[in-house]
Amino acid sequence: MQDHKSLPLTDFIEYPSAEMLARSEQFYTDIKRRHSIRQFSDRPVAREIIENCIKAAGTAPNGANQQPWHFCAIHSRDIKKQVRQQAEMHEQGFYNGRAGEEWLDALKPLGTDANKPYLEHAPWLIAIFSRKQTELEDGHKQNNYYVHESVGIATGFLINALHNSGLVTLTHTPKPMSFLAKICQRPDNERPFMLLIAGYPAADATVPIHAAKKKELTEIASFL
Ligand code: IYR
Repeated sequence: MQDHKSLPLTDFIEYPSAEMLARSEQFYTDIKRRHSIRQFSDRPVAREIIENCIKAAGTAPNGANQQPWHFCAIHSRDIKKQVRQQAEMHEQGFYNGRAGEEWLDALKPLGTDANKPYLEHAPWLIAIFSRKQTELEDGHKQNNYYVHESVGIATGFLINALHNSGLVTLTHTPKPMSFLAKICQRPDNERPFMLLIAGYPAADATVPIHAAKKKELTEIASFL
């Protein structure tokens, strides 16, 4: 290994094997309860919870530790309204032709359409941006590496953190998403990656049967 400065690993915890097995089962049982929800309550959620979840997302592994992400947490009613208006406008184009028949057929079992009331009802929208380049203090533009992979992993951490806090989420990718960069006043080097809706589920929230069917281990994994 090349010469580089390091710290000793002091926060690793070793669990006895029986506890490891139990923890792996517990985690699976808990994460199985995560569902993408499309009916949100307007019940408020404290900003500090969202801050902690974003801090957790910021610990995700990423290319060369460049941390090529930005999380814009939107709580303002007015900004949420703007996001809803723009997203619904683009989604109308998507559902009325741009998607094409095959894509719309794939979405049918989820029951989605161009109406996105939760973009106004949910207490928090988190717009996630990726940074292809970072401008350094001397003005030099530094390339970032594995940007999509990095931001995808951080988004996974964020969803997990929100679920673990007791909230539900929806990953939303209005197409095109460029309006988010404008509304969130993000700089030119950033691209919208995803919009995450976070809050409490509505009392009558449902999970589409189609979404609840997960592939078996043998279908998703092979062991050599
Ligand atoms: N962005 C649209 C369509 C959509 C696409 C996929 I792939 C989904 O899994 C769900 C929805 C929308 O949010 O309605």
